[in-house]
Amino acid sequence: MKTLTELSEWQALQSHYAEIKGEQMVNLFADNPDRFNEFSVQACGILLDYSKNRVNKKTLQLLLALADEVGIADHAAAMFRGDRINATEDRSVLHSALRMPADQSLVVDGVDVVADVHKVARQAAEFVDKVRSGEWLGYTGKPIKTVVNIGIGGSDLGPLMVCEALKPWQQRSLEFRFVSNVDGTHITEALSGLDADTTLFIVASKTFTTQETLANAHTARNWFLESGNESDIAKHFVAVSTNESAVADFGIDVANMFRFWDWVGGRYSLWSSIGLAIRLSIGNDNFDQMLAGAHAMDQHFATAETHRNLPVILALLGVWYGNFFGARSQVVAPYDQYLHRFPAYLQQLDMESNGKQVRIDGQPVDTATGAVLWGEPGTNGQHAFFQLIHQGSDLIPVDFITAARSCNESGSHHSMLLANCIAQTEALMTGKSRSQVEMELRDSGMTDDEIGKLAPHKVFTGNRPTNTIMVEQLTPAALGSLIALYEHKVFVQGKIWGINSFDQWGVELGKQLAAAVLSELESGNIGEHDSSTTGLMRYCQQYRQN
Ligand code: G6Q
Repeated sequence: MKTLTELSEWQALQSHYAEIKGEQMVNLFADNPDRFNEFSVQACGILLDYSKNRVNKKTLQLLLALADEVGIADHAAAMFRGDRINATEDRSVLHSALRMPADQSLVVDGVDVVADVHKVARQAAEFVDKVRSGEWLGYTGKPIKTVVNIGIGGSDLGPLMVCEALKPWQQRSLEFRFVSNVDGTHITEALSGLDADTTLFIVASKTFTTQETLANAHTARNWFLESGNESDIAKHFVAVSTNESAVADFGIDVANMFRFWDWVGGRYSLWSSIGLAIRLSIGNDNFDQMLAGAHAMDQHFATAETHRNLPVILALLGVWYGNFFGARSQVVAPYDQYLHRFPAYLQQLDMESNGKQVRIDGQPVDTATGAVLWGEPGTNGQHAFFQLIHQGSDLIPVDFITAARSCNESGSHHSMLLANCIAQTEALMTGKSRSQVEMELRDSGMTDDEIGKLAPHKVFTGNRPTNTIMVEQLTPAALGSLIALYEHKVFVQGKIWGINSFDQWGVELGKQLAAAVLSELESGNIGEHDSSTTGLMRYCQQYRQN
């Protein structure tokens, strides 16, 4: 089997890169007045404008040929039908089944997974209706006021991001708090000011063995028992897990446990019972709208021709910059305050999935794989790190994400937000030439000497690539489509690089390592380590004993 760099499609891209790397986007626009139409796609309520990229028609043809050669369509079909494409864990990858409508079916290993998904969804929906309507009562007979989600990683980032993103749809009589960090500060602050008799804890853990989550859950339980009794726990603690016996051992009534399946990866799980906090926040109908938006994107990804396929295009552009231009990082800038946790969520989705250096066949990769993903909401980022994107020495592609209409239209705020977003993409593309800078400085009255000193610093090389992803409004359906777009983008890139995007051995390692250090820290018997590890433990010991 040929490696990626041995493929003729890859080599054709390398030769093409040599031809196009000096090409200026401003010239591509000048030469083709129809460039926006030719290099933008709309599907599932999302506009992807990728015209401000260092690509021409040939680039796209070559990238699409690569996607064909590595078999993206076949691999996607295998995922959607439940083949065990997560080979290192011998699991199917079926988050798409979580958003399939109830009238469809998908039989995997003799089980109709869609029927099972909807069975659990109905259980969750009934519970959610009871809590939201005030029918579900705490141990003193009062309705729930605060929901505390205890989980980490995939059992935290997705639900938290969506609850924030869909705040306009939140039932405001309920307050939501999220605890993830094992740092006791997190749970202490989260519990601060709460009344046990109106608080509901969701212990969200696929395995129900994660140290951080169990520590926080035990602390929450102890805090609760300062007010309530053991027999009241069932009214205030529910669990989301695949591990029924561990849930029972913790003391949560398994009648209050919402199942899911090993074929749902943590970072792909917000659509499952792990999204219970989301359901409680926005209600079942809105949750269903979010699922419908994601399902529409699944359909689009599975059926649209590659040249009009949003996840495929987004993924190929990432490969183009990461592997040919040597861009090792990628910024995501949501120009929507409700999406302020979206970059953090995407960091896990992208970097945990594609941060791999071994191919699925066990051989080392022969190209770079997942880039560093980072970002902050606009316009805040402009007043911070955008300097590096405009004038830094690295090429950093940016995804700008925004909505044409705000959920909070007030005065000119949204026009200003959109103007900043669009102007950034324009400025990154066009830059500012030395002659332009000199003219401006001359007009401001500077001498030639002053201009000579300042001008180099005010030059912007431009030609910095961006995608702009716009929706009409950030509704539950639009968000569902947007998240699924990025999920499938990650999938396509993983397939191109030949890696398994669905395992996370690096995360598992972290889970094991802390256990050994913890027992030594707690017992005071520090074992054999390198001098740094021992020195750090001794330092902690010194101050913890005093
Ligand atoms: C996600 C990862 C990881 C996981 C957490 C929490 O894809 O596997 O982030 O979600 O480690 O695991 P539990 O849900 O099992 O507690």
